[in-house]
Amino acid sequence: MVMVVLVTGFEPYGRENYNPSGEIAKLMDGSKIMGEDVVGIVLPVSYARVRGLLEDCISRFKPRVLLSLGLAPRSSFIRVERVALNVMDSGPDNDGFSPVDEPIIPGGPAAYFSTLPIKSIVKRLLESGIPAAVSNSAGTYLCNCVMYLGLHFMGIFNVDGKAGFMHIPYTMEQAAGKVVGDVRGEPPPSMAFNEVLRAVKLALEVSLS
Ligand code: PCA
Repeated sequence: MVMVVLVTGFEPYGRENYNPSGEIAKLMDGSKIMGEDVVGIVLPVSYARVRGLLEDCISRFKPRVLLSLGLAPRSSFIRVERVALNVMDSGPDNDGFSPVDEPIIPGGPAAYFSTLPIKSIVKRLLESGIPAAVSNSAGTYLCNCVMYLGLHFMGIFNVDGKAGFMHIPYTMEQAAGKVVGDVRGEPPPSMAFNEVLRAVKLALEVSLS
């Protein structure tokens, strides 16, 4: 039986008018990885709206692997997240909401650990020439929230699959665009889009095998 691999990314937010995580989700939608169907969806950067969307997707597809992606603006490498905390403490989101110290799920566990093979993923990426590391904090914004909700709903719907999150750097074009016109400016760290795409595919392969 063909199972679904769910890849999520985000729309642009705040001062970022481009989000490579959403572009990767769009690009991978409808493709195949190790014989399984990939469904790619772009999530809103909205605490309120992301909840129902994720809940629907997870209950409908019961994914064998759920890999969520988000942009980490100051990172020079792929961050394979270890843990999601039950807190919302960053904003504003795209609806103008800025929560302070609020739980994602009132009464829910303080944290969920990724159920992806995070160390094996990092090892595979490094061996493939892609800078990567385990990260012990996904922040307190939408990325942490989506990772938490993903793991939460996988449990609620008894899905026999793995779920987790990876933060990705700016693309090279995006980093150059931050200082274009300022020849003395220093661009932020970046990674070529195709290398990030290769990293996502490798992470899915490791997770499926
Ligand atoms: N990065 C943000 C939210 C959306 C995204 O791509 C984050 O790290 O929380």
